[in-house]
Amino acid sequence: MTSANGDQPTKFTERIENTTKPDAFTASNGVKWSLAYSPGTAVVHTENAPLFTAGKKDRGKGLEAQSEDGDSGMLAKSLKGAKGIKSVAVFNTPAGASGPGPITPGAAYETAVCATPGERLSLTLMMGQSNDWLYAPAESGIELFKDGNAISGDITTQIMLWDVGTEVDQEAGIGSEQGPRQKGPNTGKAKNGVVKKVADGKSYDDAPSVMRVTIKPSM
Ligand SMILES: [Ca+2]
Ligand SMILES: [Ca+2]
Repeated sequence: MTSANGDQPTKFTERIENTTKPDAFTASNGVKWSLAYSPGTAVVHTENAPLFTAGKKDRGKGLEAQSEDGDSGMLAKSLKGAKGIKSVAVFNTPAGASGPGPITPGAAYETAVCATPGERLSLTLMMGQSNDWLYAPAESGIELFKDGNAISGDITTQIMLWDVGTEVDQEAGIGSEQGPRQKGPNTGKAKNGVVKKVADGKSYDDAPSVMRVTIKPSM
Protein backbone atom coordinates (compact mmCIF):
# COMPACT_ATOMS: atom_id res chain seq x y z
CA MET A 1 0.00 0.00 0.00
CA THR A 2 1.35 3.41 -0.85
CA SER A 3 0.91 6.69 0.87
CA ALA A 4 0.71 8.82 -2.24
CA ASN A 5 1.02 12.32 -0.87
CA GLY A 6 2.77 11.55 2.41
CA ASP A 7 0.32 13.70 4.34
CA GLN A 8 -2.56 11.28 4.73
CA PRO A 9 -1.85 9.12 7.80
CA THR A 10 -1.92 5.38 7.32
CA LYS A 11 -3.61 3.27 9.97
CA PHE A 12 -1.59 0.23 11.02
CA THR A 13 -3.11 -2.61 13.00
CA GLU A 14 -0.66 -4.68 15.03
CA ARG A 15 -1.30 -8.14 16.41
CA ILE A 16 0.97 -9.64 19.06
CA GLU A 17 0.35 -13.34 19.58
CA ASN A 18 1.80 -15.58 22.27
CA THR A 19 2.76 -18.64 20.23
CA THR A 20 4.07 -20.71 23.15
CA LYS A 21 2.29 -23.74 24.64
CA PRO A 22 1.25 -24.07 28.30
CA ASP A 23 4.06 -25.53 30.46
CA ALA A 24 6.45 -25.21 27.53
CA PHE A 25 9.42 -24.48 29.80
CA THR A 26 11.14 -26.52 32.52
CA ALA A 27 13.22 -24.78 35.19
CA SER A 28 16.45 -26.13 36.69
CA ASN A 29 14.45 -27.48 39.66
CA GLY A 30 12.11 -29.41 37.38
CA VAL A 31 9.17 -27.00 37.73
CA LYS A 32 7.27 -26.51 34.49
CA TRP A 33 6.19 -22.98 33.66
CA SER A 34 4.23 -21.10 31.04
CA LEU A 35 5.23 -17.85 29.41
CA ALA A 36 2.92 -14.82 29.35
CA TYR A 37 3.36 -11.23 28.20
CA SER A 38 2.08 -8.13 29.93
CA PRO A 39 0.09 -5.19 28.66
CA GLY A 40 2.25 -2.68 26.86
CA THR A 41 2.58 0.35 24.65
CA ALA A 42 2.67 1.08 20.92
CA VAL A 43 4.56 4.32 20.38
CA VAL A 44 4.82 6.23 17.10
CA HIS A 45 7.87 8.45 17.00
CA THR A 46 10.41 10.37 15.02
CA GLU A 47 12.77 10.46 18.02
CA ASN A 48 15.68 8.11 17.44
CA ALA A 49 15.67 6.37 20.84
CA PRO A 50 12.39 7.23 22.58
CA LEU A 51 12.43 4.51 25.26
CA PHE A 52 16.00 3.58 26.11
CA THR A 53 19.54 3.57 24.85
CA ALA A 54 21.32 0.22 24.73
CA GLY A 55 24.33 0.24 27.05
CA LYS A 56 22.93 3.13 29.12
CA LYS A 57 20.98 3.14 32.39
CA ASP A 58 17.20 3.22 32.41
CA ARG A 59 15.92 6.81 32.23
CA GLY A 60 13.45 6.49 35.11
CA LYS A 61 10.51 7.40 32.87
CA GLY A 62 8.39 4.30 33.43
CA LEU A 63 10.24 1.57 31.58
CA GLU A 64 11.06 0.03 34.98
CA ALA A 65 7.39 -0.51 35.91
CA GLN A 66 6.70 -1.79 32.40
CA SER A 67 9.50 -4.36 32.58
CA GLU A 68 9.24 -5.33 36.27
CA ASP A 69 5.49 -5.27 36.83
CA GLY A 70 3.89 -5.21 33.39
CA ASP A 71 2.50 -1.77 34.18
CA SER A 72 2.72 0.54 31.17
CA GLY A 73 0.87 3.48 32.76
CA MET A 74 3.82 5.60 33.83
CA LEU A 75 5.71 4.99 30.60
CA ALA A 76 2.70 6.02 28.51
CA LYS A 77 2.18 9.14 30.64
CA SER A 78 5.80 10.26 30.42
CA LEU A 79 5.95 9.72 26.65
CA LYS A 80 2.74 11.52 25.76
CA GLY A 81 3.60 14.95 24.43
CA ALA A 82 7.36 14.38 24.70
CA LYS A 83 9.68 15.57 21.95
CA GLY A 84 9.56 13.40 18.85
CA ILE A 85 6.63 11.31 20.14
CA LYS A 86 3.62 11.36 17.81
CA SER A 87 1.27 9.04 19.71
CA VAL A 88 1.18 6.51 22.52
CA ALA A 89 -1.36 3.68 22.63
CA VAL A 90 -1.68 1.33 25.59
CA PHE A 91 -2.88 -2.20 24.88
CA ASN A 92 -3.98 -4.19 27.90
CA THR A 93 -6.95 -6.38 26.98
CA PRO A 94 -6.36 -9.67 25.16
CA ALA A 95 -8.39 -10.09 21.96
CA GLY A 96 -11.75 -11.60 22.88
CA ALA A 97 -11.29 -10.97 26.63
CA SER A 98 -13.62 -8.79 28.69
CA GLY A 99 -10.94 -7.02 30.70
CA PRO A 100 -7.23 -6.23 30.99
CA GLY A 101 -4.72 -8.99 31.60
CA PRO A 102 -1.61 -10.68 30.27
CA ILE A 103 -1.59 -12.76 27.10
CA THR A 104 -1.15 -16.38 28.07
CA PRO A 105 -0.18 -19.11 25.55
CA GLY A 106 -2.37 -18.79 22.45
CA ALA A 107 -3.75 -15.34 23.34
CA ALA A 108 -3.08 -12.08 21.48
CA TYR A 109 -3.21 -8.32 21.83
CA GLU A 110 -4.35 -6.14 18.99
CA THR A 111 -3.69 -2.44 18.76
CA ALA A 112 -3.67 0.23 16.09
CA VAL A 113 -1.65 3.35 15.37
CA CYS A 114 -1.65 6.03 12.68
CA ALA A 115 1.55 7.22 11.04
CA THR A 116 2.98 9.09 8.08
CA PRO A 117 6.21 8.34 6.21
CA GLY A 118 9.31 8.91 8.32
CA GLU A 119 7.62 7.83 11.52
CA ARG A 120 8.59 4.67 13.35
CA LEU A 121 6.96 2.27 15.79
CA SER A 122 8.20 1.02 19.14
CA LEU A 123 6.36 -1.68 21.07
CA THR A 124 6.90 -2.67 24.70
CA LEU A 125 5.67 -5.64 26.67
CA MET A 126 7.05 -7.45 29.68
CA MET A 127 8.44 -10.96 29.51
CA GLY A 128 6.08 -12.00 32.29
CA GLN A 129 8.33 -14.57 33.93
CA SER A 130 11.28 -12.22 34.46
CA ASN A 131 12.46 -9.62 36.93
CA ASP A 132 12.89 -6.77 34.47
CA TRP A 133 12.85 -8.04 30.90
CA LEU A 134 11.05 -6.40 28.08
CA TYR A 135 10.22 -7.32 24.49
CA ALA A 136 10.78 -4.31 22.26
CA PRO A 137 12.47 -3.50 18.97
CA ALA A 138 15.91 -1.91 18.70
CA GLU A 139 16.00 1.53 20.32
CA SER A 140 15.35 3.33 17.02
CA GLY A 141 12.07 1.44 16.51
CA ILE A 142 10.56 -0.20 13.43
CA GLU A 143 10.44 1.69 10.14
CA LEU A 144 6.74 1.90 9.22
CA PHE A 145 7.43 2.98 5.64
CA LYS A 146 9.99 1.83 3.11
CA ASP A 147 10.45 4.20 0.14
CA GLY A 148 7.18 5.84 1.17
CA ASN A 149 5.28 2.53 1.18
CA ALA A 150 3.62 1.24 4.34
CA ILE A 151 5.16 -2.00 5.60
CA SER A 152 2.97 -5.08 5.99
CA GLY A 153 3.29 -8.61 7.36
CA ASP A 154 5.40 -10.37 9.96
CA ILE A 155 7.75 -8.07 11.89
CA THR A 156 8.65 -10.46 14.71
CA THR A 157 12.32 -10.64 13.74
CA GLN A 158 12.57 -6.95 14.67
CA ILE A 159 11.54 -7.67 18.28
CA MET A 160 14.23 -8.42 20.87
CA LEU A 161 14.36 -9.31 24.55
CA TRP A 162 15.95 -6.57 26.65
CA ASP A 163 17.12 -6.57 30.28
CA VAL A 164 16.27 -3.08 31.56
CA GLY A 165 18.89 -3.42 34.33
CA THR A 166 16.79 -2.14 37.23
CA GLU A 167 16.40 -5.44 39.08
CA VAL A 168 18.71 -8.40 39.72
CA ASP A 169 17.75 -11.34 37.53
CA GLN A 170 16.57 -14.63 38.96
CA GLU A 171 16.08 -17.80 36.95
CA ALA A 172 13.19 -17.17 34.54
CA GLY A 173 9.93 -18.87 35.46
CA ILE A 174 10.66 -19.57 39.14
CA GLY A 175 12.17 -16.41 40.66
CA SER A 176 10.40 -15.30 43.84
CA GLU A 177 10.57 -11.60 42.87
CA GLN A 178 9.26 -12.02 39.33
CA GLY A 179 5.89 -10.76 38.12
CA PRO A 180 3.65 -13.72 38.98
CA ARG A 181 5.29 -14.42 42.38
CA GLN A 182 6.47 -11.10 43.81
CA LYS A 183 4.59 -9.74 46.84
CA GLY A 184 3.76 -6.49 45.09
CA PRO A 185 4.89 -4.14 42.35
CA ASN A 186 8.49 -2.91 42.42
CA THR A 187 9.79 -5.62 44.78
CA GLY A 188 13.05 -7.45 44.26
CA LYS A 189 16.71 -6.62 44.58
CA ALA A 190 17.35 -3.33 42.79
CA LYS A 191 20.21 -3.12 40.36
CA ASN A 192 21.87 -0.10 38.83
CA GLY A 193 22.58 -1.77 35.52
CA VAL A 194 22.35 -0.79 31.88
CA VAL A 195 19.81 -1.75 29.24
CA LYS A 196 21.13 -4.70 27.26
CA LYS A 197 19.92 -7.67 25.26
CA VAL A 198 19.16 -10.84 27.17
CA ALA A 199 21.37 -13.76 26.20
CA ASP A 200 20.08 -16.54 28.43
CA GLY A 201 20.59 -19.26 25.85
CA LYS A 202 16.87 -20.11 25.95
CA SER A 203 14.19 -20.01 23.27
CA TYR A 204 12.53 -16.93 24.81
CA ASP A 205 15.68 -14.91 23.97
CA ASP A 206 14.55 -15.14 20.36
CA ALA A 207 11.18 -13.42 19.87
CA PRO A 208 10.16 -15.40 16.74
CA SER A 209 10.45 -18.61 18.82
CA VAL A 210 7.84 -17.43 21.33
CA MET A 211 5.60 -14.83 19.67
CA ARG A 212 4.31 -13.57 16.35
CA VAL A 213 3.97 -9.86 15.68
CA THR A 214 2.23 -8.80 12.49
CA ILE A 215 1.29 -5.41 11.09
CA LYS A 216 -1.38 -4.53 8.57
CA PRO A 217 -1.82 -1.11 6.98
CA SER A 218 -5.11 0.37 5.83
CA MET A 219 -5.99 3.88 4.76
CA1 LIG B 1 17.80 -7.46 35.23
CA1 LIG C 1 10.32 -7.74 40.92
